[in-house]
Amino acid sequence: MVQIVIDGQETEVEVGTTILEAAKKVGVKIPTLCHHPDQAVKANCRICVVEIEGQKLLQPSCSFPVWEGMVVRTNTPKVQRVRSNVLELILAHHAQECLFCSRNGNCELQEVTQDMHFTREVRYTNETRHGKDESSPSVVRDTNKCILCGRCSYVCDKIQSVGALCKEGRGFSTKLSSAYGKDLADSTCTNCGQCIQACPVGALTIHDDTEHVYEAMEAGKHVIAQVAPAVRITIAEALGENPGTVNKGRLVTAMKRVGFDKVFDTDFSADLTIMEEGHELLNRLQNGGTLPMVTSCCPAWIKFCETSFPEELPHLSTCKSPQQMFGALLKTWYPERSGVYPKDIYSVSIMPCTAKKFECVRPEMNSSGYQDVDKVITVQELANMICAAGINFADLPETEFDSPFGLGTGAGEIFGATGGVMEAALRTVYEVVTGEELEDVDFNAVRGFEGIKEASVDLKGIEVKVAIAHGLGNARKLMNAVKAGEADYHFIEVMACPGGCIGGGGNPIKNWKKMEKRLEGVYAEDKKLPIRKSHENPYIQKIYNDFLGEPLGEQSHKLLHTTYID
Ligand code: HC1
Ligand code: SF4
Ligand code: SF4
Repeated sequence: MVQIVIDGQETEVEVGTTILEAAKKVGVKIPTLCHHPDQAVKANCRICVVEIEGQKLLQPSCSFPVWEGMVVRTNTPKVQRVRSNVLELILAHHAQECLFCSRNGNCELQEVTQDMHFTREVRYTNETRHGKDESSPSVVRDTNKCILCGRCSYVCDKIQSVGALCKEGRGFSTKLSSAYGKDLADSTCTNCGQCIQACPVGALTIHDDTEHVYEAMEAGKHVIAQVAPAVRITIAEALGENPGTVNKGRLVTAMKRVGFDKVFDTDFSADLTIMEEGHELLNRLQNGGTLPMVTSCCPAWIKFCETSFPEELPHLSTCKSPQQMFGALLKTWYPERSGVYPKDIYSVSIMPCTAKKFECVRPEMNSSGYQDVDKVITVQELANMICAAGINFADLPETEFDSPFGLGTGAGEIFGATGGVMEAALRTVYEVVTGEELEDVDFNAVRGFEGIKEASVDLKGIEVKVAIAHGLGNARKLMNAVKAGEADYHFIEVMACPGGCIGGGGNPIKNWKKMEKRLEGVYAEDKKLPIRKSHENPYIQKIYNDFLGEPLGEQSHKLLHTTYID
């Protein structure tokens, strides 16, 4: 431990602590921009400089470790003058379109500018304007707003191990670019949206598709929505309530008032996915199929696998994601029952995920003869629609999801968390294999935020080894082991986003404290539901009886399974 003094306050901290961390401990807030709690120190922006007694030069507090007897001053006139000049240069470089920027009110540069009471005129101007990259269905890149903090390229490279973003050029002409200067859509970008979550300003944002939904409503289409498991966990947070606040009833009411004709629950098709995927796993176990089988519901993971591990594609389950299974049913089964022609249906998915926007336009996703899902709207876009409609979300009565796709189980509910798909599958596979009732449905070994989790499940004499990875960097580690023949798992779950879909790129900007609350929300919802196993969902049983036949049957193959591009 070392003794130090910060702004006159004596404190003791561990060796290796940075000045920034030590200051936080004594309640001193130092402005930061490139700093991010999940990332290594970059010291790119220099807004966090402080004065150290005995040193002539100011030092960035985010990267400077304390030493015994150090005396630090964080708010001298010199520090404030230098910070103010640094901020002025950043502002000169940054397109000042704050009033109509999607991060207005939720922008770290705005917050720092406000906290520092920077009210003087910016003396420099930047004439260089770059075109926006809107090629990706998921992420929009606006270089004019980039402050070169490096947070997006860090998450893409070091956490996701994708490396689709990098700095290009030197000095004043430095800019953030996608690798080899390609459009994002033509790069290895997986559409996960984690760079959007990391960006402190509006340089990386969600591709906004709300206009298309309003147009469909105005054109008198039958506009149906399906709502993903994670959406109920984060929508209230997006509208200003505490993280982890869950209220499905208010969500459905708000969506009806926004103008959706029907609001269905993706939990239903999550149950359907478990039926198909569970039987696929059993089939592979019993008939010598490719193992380990790996889940296929995360479209960012699918693109990553297609790009980085094309020779391992046979490991992927052939099941479509719940979003796309639902999409296929909404333009085949639903028209037969409702009397609405598929051509008149506009099918919208409400998702926590930017990659789902990419998934729905994949050419394979038209089993109904139409594009099965017309548009994907993220949680943030839905929150904007609710706000724009003048709806006070906190004060709404509750409405049930529409039938017949309104009933999901606890198994579908937990899909939104890392380990949830695995747990849901195990609840069903256990009972199908053993023929016995699973009394304790909580598989605690597959829960939580550890990067790679492993567990072994005894199915009455058959041992099934499973692993779960979240974050593509962890997925890469696991797949390298599979490729090298060093992994003897039977079943692997991969979700591209750290934490799973509750950490998806289309959610409100996250931190791990919020993520803990979201996770608690997920398991609390599961516990509340009377049915917690997918195969016990009576509507699932009915749709197999009336329409699909049996899991892995002909109709299921046509509508619920897919192929991959190597
Ligand atoms: Fe997900 Fe899934 S869990 S992928 O994150 O399998 O988006 O919530 O809807 O499709 O169910 C997302 C969430 C979601 C699918 C399900
Ligand atoms: Fe990288 Fe994901 Fe952003 Fe694409 S969306 S650039 S993969 S972090
Ligand atoms: Fe989308 Fe979920 Fe995959 Fe993230 S983990 S890319 S939110 S499906």
